[in-house]
Amino acid sequence: TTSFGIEEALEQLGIKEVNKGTSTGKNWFSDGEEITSHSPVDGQVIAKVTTTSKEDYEKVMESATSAFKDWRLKPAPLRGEIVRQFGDELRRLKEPLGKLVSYEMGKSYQEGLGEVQEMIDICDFAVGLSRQLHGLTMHSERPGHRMYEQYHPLGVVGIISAFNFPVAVWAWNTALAWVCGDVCVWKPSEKTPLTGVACQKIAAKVFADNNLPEGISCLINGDYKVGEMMTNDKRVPLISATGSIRMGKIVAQAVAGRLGKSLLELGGNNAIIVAPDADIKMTVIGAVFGAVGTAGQRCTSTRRLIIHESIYDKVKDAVVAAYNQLRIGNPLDEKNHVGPLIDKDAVKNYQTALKKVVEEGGKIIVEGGVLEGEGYESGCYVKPAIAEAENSYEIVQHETFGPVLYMMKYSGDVENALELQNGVVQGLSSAIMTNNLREAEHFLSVQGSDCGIANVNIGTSGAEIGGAFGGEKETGGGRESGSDAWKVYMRRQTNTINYTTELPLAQGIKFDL
Ligand code: UN1
Repeated sequence: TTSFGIEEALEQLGIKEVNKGTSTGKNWFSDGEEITSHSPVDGQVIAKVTTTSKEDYEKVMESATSAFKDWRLKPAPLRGEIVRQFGDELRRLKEPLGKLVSYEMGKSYQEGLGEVQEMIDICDFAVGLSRQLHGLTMHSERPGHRMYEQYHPLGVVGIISAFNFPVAVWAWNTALAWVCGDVCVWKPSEKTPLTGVACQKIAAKVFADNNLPEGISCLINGDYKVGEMMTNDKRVPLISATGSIRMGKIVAQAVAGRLGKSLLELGGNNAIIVAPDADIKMTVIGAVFGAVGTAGQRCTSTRRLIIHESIYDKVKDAVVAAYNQLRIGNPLDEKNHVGPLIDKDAVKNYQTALKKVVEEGGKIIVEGGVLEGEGYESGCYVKPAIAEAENSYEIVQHETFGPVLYMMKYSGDVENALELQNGVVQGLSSAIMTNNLREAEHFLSVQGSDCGIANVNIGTSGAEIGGAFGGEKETGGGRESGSDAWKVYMRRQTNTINYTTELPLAQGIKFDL
């Protein structure tokens, strides 16, 4: 891997000292036990990162709460200027950071770069937003009264992110939260701690250059126990958590128990409906990238293909042919399409899914398996697999975070396809491939897809940052990133001002003294 420039990337990111098993000892107030980050690319240790102890956490919270007192007073456009500078640093460091994402997480270098691009894009979005944190002005029912609403910063925002988008999801949250006047405490996945340290360094430099406290951005490291310190902490009014449905239910209950706010972005079980007059070429690209891109480890990954019986064999043959062309290997080598899974546990889950689907009556049409031999020493490389299955199978109902695609048939109208598509507990992303306007509009209508994202002639993954991102049902209901997702990071206040010498009561109530 050295030939792919990892050492140089760490050097450029200023985190070389955490490389090769030497702990920094102090990466932002974390002085607890060590966690070791192994690259799924080659199985090597990339870093040992210290976790956050209870005492460290207290220091972090002191630093965050005191930074908030200062930061909230800065005008929003000035906060936007800081985010602009942060975006510039990301532009400068796009290649090394993209490379580290690829190496630590295992996604292709192109996707690593794409992830950093999402960070840059959300910064640009947030800069514009910093001048548009609008509230409404309403007409008061009382004479000589003015009524309006304003948005104030919320406070400390806790961010819990997953390994699969180790940097972009943090940036979606943090760029918005910062322009909104909040400070952030981030717990990255314990599977990708080094990208977390790299991002913290980038943010810290921007804050230092502007004489601002580093506490505006805080990092805590470790597993769910570290996350729990935050979810149970009253000083954190909003927890934004991305990950499994299981994790989300635990976080939601802890936060609800103290009546805090949570923004949840949890599992998906995303389907593409392939209607009778779908463009087959577009369908194949969308479905194959959706199913095998990021080795099937996106929450928007395509899990199910729901194909009309009239074109079933044609689509199946085309997708299977495309699978036969896939090159699996080192994601830093740009000739490969599919990199490794994050770790051996993920490999086990993938194997279990393939076993279960057969047990339940499914038929494997593209054989899976774990790859061995030269280049596959980490034990995390698997073959993308396809099974013909029924939607009702337990394993099909469940999100397996890996390259396993289920194919199923529908007959008759698009309603039948929608019944299958919506017939899962998750509700993140969905797509239809069709050139039929009636079907497309039906899919988007109230009777159509029940997901937070519904696309026509686009696959399920690869959403742009400008839209609100998230989903319904057990996906958790939260919306991050674009549109008006910023509102969750602020507290809304309704203000009514009386500029007369009378005090009329609302609803015409008479109260004479
Ligand atoms: C995730 O997998 O948690 O839409 C985020 C996409 C990416 C983001 C995925 N823009 O696939």
